[in-house]
Amino acid sequence: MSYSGYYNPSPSAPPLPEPQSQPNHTYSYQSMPSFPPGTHPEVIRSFQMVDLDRSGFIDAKELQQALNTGYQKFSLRTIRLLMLQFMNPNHPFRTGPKEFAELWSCLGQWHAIFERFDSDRSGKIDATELRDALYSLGFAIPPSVLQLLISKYDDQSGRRVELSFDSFVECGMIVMGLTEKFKEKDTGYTGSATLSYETFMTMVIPFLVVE
Ligand SMILES: [Ca+2]
Repeated sequence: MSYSGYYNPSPSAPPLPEPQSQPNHTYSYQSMPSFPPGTHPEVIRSFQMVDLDRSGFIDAKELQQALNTGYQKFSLRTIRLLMLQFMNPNHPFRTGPKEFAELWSCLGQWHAIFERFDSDRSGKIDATELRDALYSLGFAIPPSVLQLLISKYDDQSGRRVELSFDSFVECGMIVMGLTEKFKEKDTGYTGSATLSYETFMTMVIPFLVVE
């Protein structure tokens, strides 16, 4: 295993959805945004249950409510990081059906990864398990970065730091989101890029300010 590159595409890595690159379907015959064809009824039901005003969009709190029924509890910070990753360019602070369906399927994949890499079956992910999980997704993060990431969840009790699924998704969104931002500036995947101060700040601050 090499940490020389920050991004190390692995042939065994399961495909992750790339929301930015997917065509933005618009159904001109309908005034309301709709779900992509073939969306599981449970996904549609979960969305409609919280979209009480039937606007076709939900905010962070409603998204939290919708996902807490399908998965376990998510913090509002993780919800906002997910919204950042699956952003509708026209409605940055609200989630429509298309983004919701993508987000739901992404969470399903993250959950499968969480279970697969929980090697000691503790129901949580420790630093080594997190490193291996991220590596399988093509993110070869340096040990210093892994340490920094996991230190956020250290309760100073001296016990080994372990992440719940909520925290695991939070870490995943940070690593995936920031790596994608960096890759935009490092198109040759060299592990280095030259950034202006403004570009750097614009990249990083959205991940810090969401809560
Ligand atoms: Ca574990």
